[in-house]
Amino acid sequence: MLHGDEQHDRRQKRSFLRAALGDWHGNERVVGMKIIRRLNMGFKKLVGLIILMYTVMITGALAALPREWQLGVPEPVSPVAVRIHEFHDYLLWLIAAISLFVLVLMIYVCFRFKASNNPNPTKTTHNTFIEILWTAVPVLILVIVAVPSFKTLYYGDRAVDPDMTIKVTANQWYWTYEYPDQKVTFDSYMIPKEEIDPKTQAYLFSVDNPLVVPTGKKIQLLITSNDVMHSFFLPSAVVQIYGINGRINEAWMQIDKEGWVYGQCNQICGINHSAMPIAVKAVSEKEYENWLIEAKTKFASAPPKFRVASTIENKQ
Ligand SMILES: [Cu+2]
Repeated sequence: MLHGDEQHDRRQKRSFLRAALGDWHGNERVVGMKIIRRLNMGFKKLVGLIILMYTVMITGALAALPREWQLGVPEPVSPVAVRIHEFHDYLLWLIAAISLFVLVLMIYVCFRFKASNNPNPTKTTHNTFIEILWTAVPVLILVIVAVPSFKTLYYGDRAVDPDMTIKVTANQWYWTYEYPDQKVTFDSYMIPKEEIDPKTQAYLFSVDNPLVVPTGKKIQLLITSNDVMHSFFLPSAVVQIYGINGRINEAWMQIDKEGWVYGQCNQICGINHSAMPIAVKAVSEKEYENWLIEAKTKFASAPPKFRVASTIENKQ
């Protein structure tokens, strides 16, 4: 036996279905709107479910990776990146204002001076005031772009009073990370496709030995190469600097939040150029200290995977 409310519900559903299937009694538009509303609600639930599944899926190491349909630039993780993003937004407003001004001006000119509105055009060829204006204003605009641009450039160029130094050496095709103050050196290789654990790792991003750094510390990065030119590129920290044999380049980063930061070599450096990702793991200071103790024993006994030119030389 059905209760009154349930009976009422079922009757409503039946009448809705009848209406939807073509038994159009009453106002067709209202029924149509109802169908759209129902479909809309279903769609919203579906989108909600997908977002929920996605959030659960991309937790942990995979959260820092680029996503399908991602909009905008990667979230900044370092003070230099924050400044660059601010500068980017500032420029965006500036160019939007300039574009809008030019557009309005063009539309105005098109209508105000078209043949029917302006049958006797003026023969004026020079106007000193306007000529000074259209020279001075762009110069002024360039100055207000250049000043914050140089400030940002110099801010990211060199670490002032860094807390620690990491030397990054690029090799065909892996990275060598060295913590000179701690006497820790190790190689970082990409994990091959067949060994990837899809739950926690991503092919072309995950490595066997990530670059572990403490959060909140200003890290000076010294970048060089053992062979051809490479580039140490961490988009979300806005670090992009060449590794050149016989030369040391400098950059810095300070990652304030625990988590992963991914990057890759972005200077074409040979057949396995795509197989030298950079994985940075930012951890708390305590965790970093523990990792250091572990790393000192782990990498002291690990034999080098490759005999590079410098190793051979040292042995002679
Ligand atoms: Cu490379």
